[in-house]
Amino acid sequence: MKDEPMDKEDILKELSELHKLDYDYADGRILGSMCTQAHPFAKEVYCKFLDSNLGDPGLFKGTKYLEDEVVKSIGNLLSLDEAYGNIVTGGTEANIMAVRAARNHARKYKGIVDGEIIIPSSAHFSFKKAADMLNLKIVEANLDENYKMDVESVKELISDKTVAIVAIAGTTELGLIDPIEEISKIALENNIYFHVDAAFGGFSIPFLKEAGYDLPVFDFSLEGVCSITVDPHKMGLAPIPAGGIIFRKEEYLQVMAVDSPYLTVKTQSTIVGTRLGAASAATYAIINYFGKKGYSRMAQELMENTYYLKDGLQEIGYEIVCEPELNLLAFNHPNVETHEFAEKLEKFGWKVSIAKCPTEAIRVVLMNHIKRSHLKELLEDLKEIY
Ligand code: 0PR
Repeated sequence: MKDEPMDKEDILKELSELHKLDYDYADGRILGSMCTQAHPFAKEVYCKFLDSNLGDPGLFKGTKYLEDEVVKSIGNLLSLDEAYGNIVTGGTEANIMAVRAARNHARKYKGIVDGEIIIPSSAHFSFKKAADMLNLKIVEANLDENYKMDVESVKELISDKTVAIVAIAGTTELGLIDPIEEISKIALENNIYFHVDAAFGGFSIPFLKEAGYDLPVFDFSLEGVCSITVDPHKMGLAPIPAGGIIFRKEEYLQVMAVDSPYLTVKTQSTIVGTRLGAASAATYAIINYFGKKGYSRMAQELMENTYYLKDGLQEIGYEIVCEPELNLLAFNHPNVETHEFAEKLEKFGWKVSIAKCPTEAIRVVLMNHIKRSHLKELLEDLKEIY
């Protein structure tokens, strides 16, 4: 900070120079991101609610209503009539809240002190943060031959210290959906909290299923599912940061509640105190603007782009790691090592991401900013590299 105030113009000039260093989604070159350009309408609404603080919801009753409505709508989408939860900063915070609820519940009702959580080896690294913060031990379940959480491995890992089982609906690296129905049964039989991380898949699986895609059940219609993470700032097209955590029962929020005596509400269950109302307002706006039909159209278009890229790659001779279930494709050059291959793509100006689990591969998340024209250019470059 300088001693003297600066001119707005000078500040803006400096900011715009720095902004130019950022990549722009609109270039269609960012291939590995699960975020994308937020919809302009959502951005407009977001700006109107910048001062709304859901940390003290009694002061912002309108915004609190919007958060509750968004939670209800997402809950409905996931087959839950009465949903509880919050709009938080993203999948990481949502997952931490779910694990915290599970830990506190197990501590209260089962007396478990040094708890363990069972996650698939394909789980997002946010669970490592959660375990670290909440003093839990991670127990990693194997993947089966289709790179999904191995059900037998889950059974073997259950112990009297297990506080939660986690499965993924749309894995970060391959976009696959774990066998959630079977794991839900196991969780129920063993009376263990079951969390589904649908941070990525939550805003597409329900719409694709509705459109006739043959995808497995992953939501609250399965009795064992206690909570689901769904991120509006991924396929929901809400501005970052907007994550969602939905609980089946209010008691999962209650076991996390701490007293907040001088606020307009007497307890708080979220991790963050002062927190964004803008994310809830923008998400409310965008989900109503799109409606189920809008999201369904978008989810199908993204799948069509995924198949287009898959076919194009295979025609040239590239190898697909697995059949895509969602709008994410991982592939390799048949002879060139993945990092070397990635470097070649970078030289053509593509911003690529390398998957590590289960094998190294270039991973493309077919988000909204990647248009058919970009895919054509990508395939041309890939032809040249091959
Ligand atoms: N759960 C799953 C299944 C995820 O894929 C992610 C994020 C999270 C939880 C955590 O969500 P937040 O990042 O919202 O806390 N997956 C990507 C990742 O971190 C997100 C991402 C976004 C990556 C943009 C790159 C990028 O440019 O790997």
